[in-house]
Amino acid sequence: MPHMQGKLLTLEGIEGVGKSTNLNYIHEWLKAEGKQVTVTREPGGTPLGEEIRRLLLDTRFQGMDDECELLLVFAARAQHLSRVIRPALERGEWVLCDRFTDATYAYQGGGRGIDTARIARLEESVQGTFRPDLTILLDLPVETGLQRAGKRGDLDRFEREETEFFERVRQSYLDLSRKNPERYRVIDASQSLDKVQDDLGRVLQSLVRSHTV
Ligand code: Z5A
Repeated sequence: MPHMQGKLLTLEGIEGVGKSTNLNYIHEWLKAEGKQVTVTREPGGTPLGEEIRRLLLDTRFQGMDDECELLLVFAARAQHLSRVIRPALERGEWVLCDRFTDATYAYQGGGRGIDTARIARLEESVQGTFRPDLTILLDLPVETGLQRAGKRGDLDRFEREETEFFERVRQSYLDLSRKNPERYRVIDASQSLDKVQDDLGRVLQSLVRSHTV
């Protein structure tokens, strides 16, 4: 459902697609358009949510139960929605969020194999009909993403997963983009950074000009 005042823009993709790099680009682009922007992330975005994020990424909990992982993600999201996202939208700001519920479908659904109907019930319970206005999926082959991400050093609990896990995550994202074409824009993130940002600029241009998203 489109938000009455501000807009929620989410950025998604597998490991190494360049979300952090491009989040800054999108933020600068929107500011140059005169938008007030709240930049945030999931899991996290609030003091409590950042603590939950720490637990989720901690390699000491390598054997975390899938259900526990799912509920922690939604617990952080409930806090994030009520304390940060909804208030910012109500103030008329744009919210730029690094990952949101699509990541749950992709990682907990596709990656871990949790039934998507179960994820949908939790989504309904925590969010009602609340959805992003626009979701940008940065897509690239898993091998390329892992190579880019691998240059970063210490690996967190998700980053230690096998290639097949990320293949399932990528496929889930692509499935989501096909099922929600009105909300999704897919960008080929295997291109040079300049080309990726040209594409992002075009998507943002149509978003700010459009009255429907
Ligand atoms: N998670 C979940 O399971 N369920 C949920 O519901 C949610 C999340 C919300 C943390 O997320 C984990 O939470 C995530 C899923 C789980 N785990 N994983 N994987 P995160 O978003 O914080 O973690 P991340 O995927 O590691 O994101 P990141 O730090 O933003 O990384 P990135 O997308 O790879 O971005 P980057 O650092 O900008 O780019 C990586 C490198 O590539 C970097 O050196 C860049 O300079 C380079 N780069 C970027 N673009 C290019 C181009 N075009 N060409 C060449 N090189 C490039």
